[in-house]
This record gives sequence, C-alpha cells and structure tokens, in this order.
Amino acid sequence: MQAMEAGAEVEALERDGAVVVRGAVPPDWIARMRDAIEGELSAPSATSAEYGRVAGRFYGDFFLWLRNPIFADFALNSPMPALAAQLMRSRTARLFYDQLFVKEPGSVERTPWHQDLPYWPVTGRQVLSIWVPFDAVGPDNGVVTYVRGSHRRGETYRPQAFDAANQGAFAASAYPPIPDIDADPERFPMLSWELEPGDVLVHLGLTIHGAPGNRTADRRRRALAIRYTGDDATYDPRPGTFMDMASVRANIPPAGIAAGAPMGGPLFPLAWPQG
Ligand SMILES: O=C(O)CCC(=O)C(=O)O
Repeated sequence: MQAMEAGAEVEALERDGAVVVRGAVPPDWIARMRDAIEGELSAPSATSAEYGRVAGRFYGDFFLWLRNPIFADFALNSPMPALAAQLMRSRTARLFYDQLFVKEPGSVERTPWHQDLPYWPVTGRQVLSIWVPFDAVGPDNGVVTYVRGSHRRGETYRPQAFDAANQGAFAASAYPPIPDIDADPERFPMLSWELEPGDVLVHLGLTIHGAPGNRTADRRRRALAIRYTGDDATYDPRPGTFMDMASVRANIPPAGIAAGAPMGGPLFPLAWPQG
C-alpha cells in the first residue's frame, strides 16, 4: 500500500491542528482491539494508572505494544501508520508509543487541557497522535476537544500529570503553566466532532486538547492514542518529560539513542513504509 496523496485532511490538520478522518479503521480491527482492551482492563500492567479521583473508572496505560502483540499489530500493521505518514507529509512514520484511555460511564474526571509535545522527549514538527475510539463518542461521554489553531500560537505549556501519584514528575519542565482555557472562549475557540467506531481524530504535538468526563450512565468510552513521528523528529531527553515518571523509568527500556539523534532503535520502530 502506498501512502495517499496529501489532501483536504492534511490541509485541515495543518490549519487547525486537528482533523477527523471518517471510516479509517476497518470493523475487524475494531472487534479485535475491543477484545484486547478488555484483557488489559482485567489485568492492569505496571505502567497503568487509575485517573478517576472523583467517581467512576478512568483507566490509562501506555507502551502497550511492547508486551501485547495485538496492540503491536494494530500500531504497526493496520492502516494507521500509512495515515500518519500521509498526514505528516513524511516519507516515514515511526511508532513513538501507544496510550490507552478508558472512561467508563460515570467517570466524571476531565482530561486536563494540555499539549503533548512538552511531555515527550522529542523535537520536531512531524509528530502526531491518532486517537482511535472503540465506542460511539461525543461531548457527553468524553470526546477529545481541541483549541483550534493552538499549535500555531508559538506557545508551549508545562505538562501536568493526570494522576496524583506523578504530580512531581514534571516539576523540572521549563515551560510556564497552561492558562485557564475555559475562561476565554474567544481566545481559545473549540473544535470537536461526534464519532462512530472506525472514525479517528488526528492532532499535532502542540495542539491544545482535553476531554470532558463521561457523564453518561451506560455509554463506555474506550480509546487508544497512537503517537507517530516523521522524518524531522529527533530524540530530546530534556528534564521534565514523561521519562521522569517513576513507572516509566522502572518499566520501559531505555531508548538507547543519543540526544539529538533521529528517532530510531527498537523502542521507536519504523512503521511506514512497511517491511
Ligand atoms: O482520551 C483522553 O481523554 C485524552 C487523550 C489525549 O490527551 C491524547 O491522546 O493526547
């Protein structure tokens, strides 16, 4: 399969910082991944976290592909890597990591407003996330929402941990705290979509985004974010990234590449072009 020509979706992503791609995930992948997610939820890994401080289950985990072959197959061999390369206008797409976010009915905890790149030991413009929902999702059950054009403002904000245990991990970050996004809708215009399983959201590394809680009584919100890097991305293990979280230091192998080197090595494998 060849990466498709850049089109309207690429232009929308570059303009707005986020775009919806309808029908990107075939139904058989949705079914396989739903089963794989249930397996993860019933046997939480050492890197997993429970973010629900108020009520309901808000479950997170990352680098699932390293130990679960179905997650690895999805991140490396589904249509996702070609989509990532196309949308980054990149010859290559490397898997950076995958991250599971499950908001069960009644989990009212918000996903805080943030940009991804400040959390990551990466520098570059060709860095994006594909957010893949496995349930129908909208504002009532926690669809990811974006601040339109926020990747082009030249502003970078300090990461904040989603859970209480890791609040200290980002203290060394050099960036200022994020302003109150909800307080100023004119300065921070919102962008969001209603999605069916098969649709995906794609956002760039500096786009401000967050998600409401799942306020429904009976609609799950299972989603996997897969992060890919392109040709221009380099390894930047500066202080105050998620590499400083205790669960990452203890459980994820070192990248084994030098600061400033192109992303690569076994921790960040080539996903596109495929084999
Ligand atoms: O699914 C969520 O609630 C958060 C997703 C997110 O922040 C991300 O994919 O970067």
